Amino acid sequence: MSSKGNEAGHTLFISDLHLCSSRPAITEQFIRFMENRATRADALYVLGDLFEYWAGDEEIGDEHHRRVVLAFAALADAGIPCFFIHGNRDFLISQGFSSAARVTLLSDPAQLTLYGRHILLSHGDALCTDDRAYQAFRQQVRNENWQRSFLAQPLQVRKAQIEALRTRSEQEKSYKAESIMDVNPDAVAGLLRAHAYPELFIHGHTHRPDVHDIEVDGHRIQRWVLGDWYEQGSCLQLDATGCRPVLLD
Ligand code: LP5
Ligand code: MN
Repeated sequence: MSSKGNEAGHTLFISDLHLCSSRPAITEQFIRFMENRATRADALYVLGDLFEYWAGDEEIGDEHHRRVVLAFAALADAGIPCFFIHGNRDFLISQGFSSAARVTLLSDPAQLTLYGRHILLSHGDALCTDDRAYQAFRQQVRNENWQRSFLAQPLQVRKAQIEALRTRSEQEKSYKAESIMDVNPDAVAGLLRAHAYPELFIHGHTHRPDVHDIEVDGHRIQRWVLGDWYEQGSCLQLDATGCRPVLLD
């Protein structure tokens, strides 16, 4: 049992909310989630793409983003620890955000043990290895020097560049085969092997919510894929009995 009434202890996982001021209904759903369901959890893990994009921690000054930051800080005030793994949209989230929101930034992938289970968490984009154009782009923008010079530009310039990139990304995605925008099974197996075969692997990014029972070198592993929040908010709830996907009201 958790310390929160007689509800069994559980942990929540979310990803791919893509919060932005132009989709206010999703932000409202997120705020309700943070003020209600999340306050009854033992912890909350955000597995990337919380924001539509993040151009640098000065974004905290934006009215919409500030509400999101305050929702995290309020959850911390309520005693619920919150952890964050970067997505491909918000990998520029840094210490400015984490200290204001009082979330702990984790590396990707992140290993942990919850309710006696060995778990691996990731955003998931690094596993889409068949998407060569994306992986080349990813390698470039995850470089520390590249990020330093990008962040040295004024915020408005960065945002304009990201908008241009978004347009290009959407165009390219419309030509790419669906299969190359999913995780590559060998990349998944390699990751699980390198992390001593966790019982559960949870990730987002592909927007293909599902559970896959896989076997790697004789080890049975559940791969849980989180859903996005474009049409409907959702989360994954883990307790001592296992994982359960939850659609939000
Ligand atoms: O995000 P999603 O799921 O729609 O698509 C991703 C891949 N696209 C991206 C791009 C982001 O959506 C854009 C927002 C990122 C903000 C980051 C801020 C800092 C970077 C600023 C750089 C100016 O991640 C998409 C994948 C898809 O997932 C499925 O896995 O296919 O990848 C692409 O479409 C990328 C293209 O294939 C390659 C683009 C090359 C662009 C090169 C010019 C960039 C110039 C500046 C960078 C050096
Ligand atoms: Mn993503």
